[in-house]
Amino acid sequence: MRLFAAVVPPPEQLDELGSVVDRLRRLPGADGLRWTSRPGWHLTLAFMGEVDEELLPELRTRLERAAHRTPSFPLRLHGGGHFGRRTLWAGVAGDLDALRLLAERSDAAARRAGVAMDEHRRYHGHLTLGRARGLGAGLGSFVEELGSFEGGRWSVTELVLVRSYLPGGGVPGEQPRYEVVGSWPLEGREERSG
Ligand code: 2AM
Repeated sequence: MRLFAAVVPPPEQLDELGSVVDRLRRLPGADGLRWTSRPGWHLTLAFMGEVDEELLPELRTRLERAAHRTPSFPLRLHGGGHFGRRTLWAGVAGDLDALRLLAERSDAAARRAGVAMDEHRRYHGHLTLGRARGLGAGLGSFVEELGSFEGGRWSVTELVLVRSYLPGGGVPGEQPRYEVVGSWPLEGREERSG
């Protein structure tokens, strides 16, 4: 099964982002992007790819332990950017050190559970909003519009394990379907500020 660990912003923050994305989707060139759909919006912590079902119990145990050791922390959606000419994303601000720590612990949990993880790259928290069709597109106007976006602050209190079902094909623009298969509260003792 295809799995990743993630943080899911609360509905209020997704509403705020939704209003911005509604504006983005009215900009010229918006049809050149395949927009992600709101029910799937998340911040990936660690992408695991195909995971043998046999590893799942150990993976759950390890992720639970990672969450248990990590304090909750403040985060907000803020601005945006792009990776190359293809991926448009909303950015995050707040306790980014804590977010990175949770991402590293999720990655380590998966490795220890026996999941073959990709090589370690520096973690960059982002929420993917769209991917360019074809050869890619100018994403500057969208990033500019996102620049003034300041979402409300929330406290990240949960680590989520998500299963991704890739689209079967045939339907243009079809999105992967995501299913939460586990979630664990962040239980490190001190609430971080920032
Ligand atoms: P992205 O949003 O930047 O594309 C589910 O696919 C999630 O895992 C997405 O948020 C995706 O990030 C992330 N991810 C990270 N590495 C990936 C990879 N090699 N293949 C697919 N998704 C990946």
